[in-house]
Amino acid sequence: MRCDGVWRNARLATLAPTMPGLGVVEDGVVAARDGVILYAGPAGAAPALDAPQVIDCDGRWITPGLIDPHTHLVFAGERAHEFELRLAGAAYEAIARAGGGILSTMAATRAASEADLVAQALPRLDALIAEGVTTVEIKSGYGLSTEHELKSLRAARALGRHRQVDVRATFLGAHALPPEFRSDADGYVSLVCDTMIPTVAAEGLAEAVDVFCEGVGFTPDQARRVFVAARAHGLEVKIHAEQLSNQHGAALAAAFGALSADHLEHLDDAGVAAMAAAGVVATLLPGAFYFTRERTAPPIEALRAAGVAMALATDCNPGTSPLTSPLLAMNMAATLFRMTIEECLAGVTREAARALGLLADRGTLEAGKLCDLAIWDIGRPAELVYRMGFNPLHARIWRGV
Ligand code: DI6
Ligand code: FE
Repeated sequence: MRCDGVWRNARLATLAPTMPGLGVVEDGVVAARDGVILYAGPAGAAPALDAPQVIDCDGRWITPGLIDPHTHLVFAGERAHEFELRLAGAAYEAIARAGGGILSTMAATRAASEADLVAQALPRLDALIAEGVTTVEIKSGYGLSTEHELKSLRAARALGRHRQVDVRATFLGAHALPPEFRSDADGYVSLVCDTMIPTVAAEGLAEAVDVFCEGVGFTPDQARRVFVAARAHGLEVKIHAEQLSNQHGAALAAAFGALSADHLEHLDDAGVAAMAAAGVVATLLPGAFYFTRERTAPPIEALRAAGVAMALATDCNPGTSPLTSPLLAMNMAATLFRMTIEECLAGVTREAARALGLLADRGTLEAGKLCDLAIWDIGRPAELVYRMGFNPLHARIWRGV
């Protein structure tokens, strides 16, 4: 079989759903052509492989390239001062009233050019890539006007041209209420639905639409309006749901066939059942739980028992999760949420692909999938979840390169 590249003498964590656990292959081989996996499996069962480059992995582990399915990577400025104020005892509400919070990032993002946004996001993207990320979802949500939301999505698209990484863009205009609509939330939702979403869809600037459904965000009725508009324009839907309270947002998103419902600290049994029935992925965000010192963890046992797929993400954002490490996100998910090693590793590969609607072509080491690989200097996969602040990545392969 003619290939462009072969990686041999490796231990594979394939995450193949047809195999138990991590889908481990002890003496494994991966062969690829034109950026697509032709074979991933035991060396003893491999076809004859003819490749210009054959790489001896020297017994290292290979996982699918990591996928971060929930980030707010595009924004200007930072909120370290707010962090200082909070450490000094200031409450969120006081900070927000003083112009802090999302609206302070909105002001900086509106003042930034598209090029500025790209330049400020690149170091964050590089941190993800350094840990083996090959696909990343990037949301808008700090522009909060047509001009600046579109600018943010264009910056997200540009990031995918600056680095060897796949970017999936999500429109999150319904993230917060901008000052010009302070007393007219429904008027802003009309702008989101009647102007922003049609333009985003017409210009192909995003694959999905997201809503922050929360007491301090948008109501379920407003979220419903946004989902109707998203669906009318052929876009997928996602939701920030049950982060601070139970707004029954996950069940609402399930009714619209959402790809995922994210955060979920306050998800109830009805919400779990609705997600299970609709095949909605639960994307868990332990960085935000940790950084905001939340006390109520998502109902992992109930999600597990109901067979709801669980993905993991950094939720990289300047206010509640300034985190650019999927490895640390896995450690937090295990340590704080008691997810298993297998759930954590599946959460940043196979289930993260599922949360982006991309499981057909990535997220596992199987023939026909993109040859996106992460090669690790570890003795066992559990080390990727166990260690804090250590990056054992040996090499990252994106589309076979
Ligand atoms: N939930 C969050 O935790 C972030 N957005 C959201 O919908 C907060 C974003 C920020 O504080 O900048
Ligand atoms: Fe988020």
